[in-house]
Amino acid sequence: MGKEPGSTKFQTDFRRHLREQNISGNLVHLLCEIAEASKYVINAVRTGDLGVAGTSNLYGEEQLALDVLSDRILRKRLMYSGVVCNIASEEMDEIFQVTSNPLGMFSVAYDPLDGSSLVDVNLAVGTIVGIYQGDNLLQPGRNMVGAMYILYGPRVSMVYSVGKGVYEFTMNHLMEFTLTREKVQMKPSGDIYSPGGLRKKYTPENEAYIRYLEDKGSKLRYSGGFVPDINQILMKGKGIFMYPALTDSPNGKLRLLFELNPMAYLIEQAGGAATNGCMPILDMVPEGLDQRAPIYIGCKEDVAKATEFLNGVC
Ligand code: AFP
Repeated sequence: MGKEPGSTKFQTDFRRHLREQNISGNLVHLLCEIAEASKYVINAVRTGDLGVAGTSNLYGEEQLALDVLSDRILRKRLMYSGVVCNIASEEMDEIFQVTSNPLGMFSVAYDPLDGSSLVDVNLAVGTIVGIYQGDNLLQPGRNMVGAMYILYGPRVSMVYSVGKGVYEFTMNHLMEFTLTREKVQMKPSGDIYSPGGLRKKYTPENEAYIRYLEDKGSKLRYSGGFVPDINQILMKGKGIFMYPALTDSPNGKLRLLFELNPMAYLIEQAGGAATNGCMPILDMVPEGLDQRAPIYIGCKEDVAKATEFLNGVC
């Protein structure tokens, strides 16, 4: 588990920390640009208009003014970063091409403000980002070169990995990110469960798995925000989040590119697992930007148990 804040080690700032990771200068720059953008997103969340934007996204969902603003903040920052060739956002219908020359460049898939419908009741929300080398966004998540999320809660924290473990940074009073946890590791199993979707629409296999979790004494912890719910499981190092297939939506609700892949990457990096019930999330080949999938993500043994209950029905 990571060390507690307090020692001088934790005064390391994000850019300096990244430089020590032995990754390309372009990737350091990109991650720092996203961290910078998040400072404007949190400002929008704290003070922005809570109304609707009058538009809808690729999924036909009504966009909130905050969704549109957060998307614009991220997109602009990425466009002018000089290291991004393609951008896909949950709030845009198509891939946005910044340059046709992918040499030394990255493609970025992001959900600018996941859980935005929770802002009006003052619950936590977040930004989720997956980073790919080159111009192909429709490849298995396992090929990502980095993933991160920024959680806008009572504190703003940023959790990232570039394949060298999971690190958490927390925003201080000067709006700088300082290292607060390093090499985050999950336990083999845990006693928290976070189940999405209407239970009356669960299949018998999922219903049986939930009953198993309840019988073993797991605590229900579900906020309706993917970022805070995953953050709880990752930082406590225990438990499972699931958003299964439902009787009227066999692919569940959450999106592979924008939500599932980055979280699966981070959880695997911390020693956990993520599956759609039949295969690891990170091995799925996306067929389109809008692909959804069921997900079971968290401690390895809890995820394996879910797969056992599903018994190939997914
Ligand atoms: P919104 O962005 O529409 O609020 O959806 C949030 C979300 O995509 C994800 O953050 C949650 O885990 C999930 O949906 C919650 O879905 P339910 O409301 O069906 O539980």
